[in-house]
Amino acid sequence: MVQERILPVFDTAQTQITKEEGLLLYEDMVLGRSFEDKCAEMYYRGKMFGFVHLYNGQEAVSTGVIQAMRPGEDYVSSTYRDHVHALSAGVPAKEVMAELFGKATGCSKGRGGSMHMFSSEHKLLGGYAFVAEGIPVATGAAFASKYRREALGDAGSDQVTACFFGDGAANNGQFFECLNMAALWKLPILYVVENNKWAIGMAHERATSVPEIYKKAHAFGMAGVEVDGMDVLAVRAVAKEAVARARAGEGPTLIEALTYRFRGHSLADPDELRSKNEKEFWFARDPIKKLAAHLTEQNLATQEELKEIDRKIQAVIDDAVKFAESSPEPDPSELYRYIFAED
Ligand SMILES: Cc1ncc(C[n+]2csc(CCOP(=O)(O)OP(=O)(O)O)c2C)c(N)n1
Ligand SMILES: [Mg+2]
Repeated sequence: MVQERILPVFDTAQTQITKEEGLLLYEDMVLGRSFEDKCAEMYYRGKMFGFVHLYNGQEAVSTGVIQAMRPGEDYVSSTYRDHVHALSAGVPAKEVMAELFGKATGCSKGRGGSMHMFSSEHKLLGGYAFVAEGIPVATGAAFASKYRREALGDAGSDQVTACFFGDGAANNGQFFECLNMAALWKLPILYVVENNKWAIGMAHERATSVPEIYKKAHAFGMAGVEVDGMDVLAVRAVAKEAVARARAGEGPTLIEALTYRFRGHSLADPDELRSKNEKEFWFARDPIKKLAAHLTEQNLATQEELKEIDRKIQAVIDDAVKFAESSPEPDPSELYRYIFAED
């Protein structure tokens, strides 16, 4: 018998979504899932190199948080599991795929690869491969928004930052240092812990003294909430509250989303450590199927409309692969370009 942490119950009746909003959430999650299924295929066909970490299963967190923000205006920082955050933030699928292929048309000009998606245009502060490395960067971005508004008098500088990281990262010192500063200075930031129960092969309960990460917010006088990370409507509801708090100048929130990755740690991991029972418990909670069921039950969408979205996304992904395959490699003469800002 698996002992799973009891997931917080969210009553969908509490949230009102329009058909348009529901379909947007569905489309964003399907984009993330299908894009990464294609990544796995391309990786095993030798089209991409190095480590590739997929986000399958965790889509409700990226979609629920980023769609509750102003994508393209608000800041997002990620980890090495960054493809789906980039897509939710609005980076075109073809630029993410080209980056994975190491091509010059990729969002990081082919210099980053899987773990280093970046887009200044989409306010994506980057994927970071060192565990917890994005936390101080995101905290700095939140500080900069507040500083521009309050010290430099730029009233329009009301951006909020979402900082995504894992349960393993929440044991790192930077997490505590940054939470302290963010609470002290009331920074406009959401610290979003994606608690998928594992840090490579280390079970969360074996690595931390208080497994309920959201409770650590209270030590800093910060709002801390837990949420079912397999329910996009629940994630979106807590994210909306946190965004409103941040934008109103009332400070940060620590959101702990209970979630699960449907694949191994990376595509090089045979995934032999996690028990069959545990996997089955979580596979049965697929966030995409859950939202699809809600939309059809509430007569917000028909099966046919959802299938139409699936087909549309498949075409986007096929185009992304064609674009990546036909794009040029970075020119060796430009090896040293983009190391420093040019203008
Ligand atoms: C500073 C640092 N230490 C160790 C590693 C090796 N490492 C890579 S991923 C990982 C596990 C992180 O787990 P978690 O934060 O829960 O994220 P998840 O992979 O579950 O999304 C570790 C220890 C690293 N990349 N950086
Ligand atoms: Mg983890």
